[in-house]
Amino acid sequence: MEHTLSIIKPDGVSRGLVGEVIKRFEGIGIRIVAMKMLHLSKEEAEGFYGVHRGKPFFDSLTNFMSSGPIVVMVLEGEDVIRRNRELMGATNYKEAEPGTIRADFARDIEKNIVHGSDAPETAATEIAYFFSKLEIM
Ligand code: 3AN
Repeated sequence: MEHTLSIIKPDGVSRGLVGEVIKRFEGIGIRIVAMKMLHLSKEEAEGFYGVHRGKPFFDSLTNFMSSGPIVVMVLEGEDVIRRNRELMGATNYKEAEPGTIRADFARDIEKNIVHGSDAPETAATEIAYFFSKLEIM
């Protein structure tokens, strides 16, 4: 059984899309095995997005990610990394498949509602950034 990290970003929380996103996960049999709401500091957002340090959008992205509460979840299921990314749609909402979360709700490449790990190694690192083993059901 595979695990991945999902984040409902500040725009998703402030726009009242938490239930909508969770409904899509549960609707295709993805299980939520850990969940919490957090408000990251700028430093915590920079730590999470460390791989993007130096990119032109790094400062703006980490400002945005620390601008309000987020919901972080560990998702469990077969092939869940790929299936979650399929539900999310492409990073750029303009390229996202119709019916995906980003195609339906995102209006900005940066404020794109959700984050999902992109590979087993990043999933493990990202899950450990937010959750201890004791918090994962
Ligand atoms: P994804 O979240 O689709 O895996 P990543 O990990 O490549 O995308 O990028 C992390 C986040 O950085 C994206 N969710 C988006 O908010 C932001 N981002 C990525 N590329 C750009 C870009 N070209 N311009 C502005 N923001 C970007």
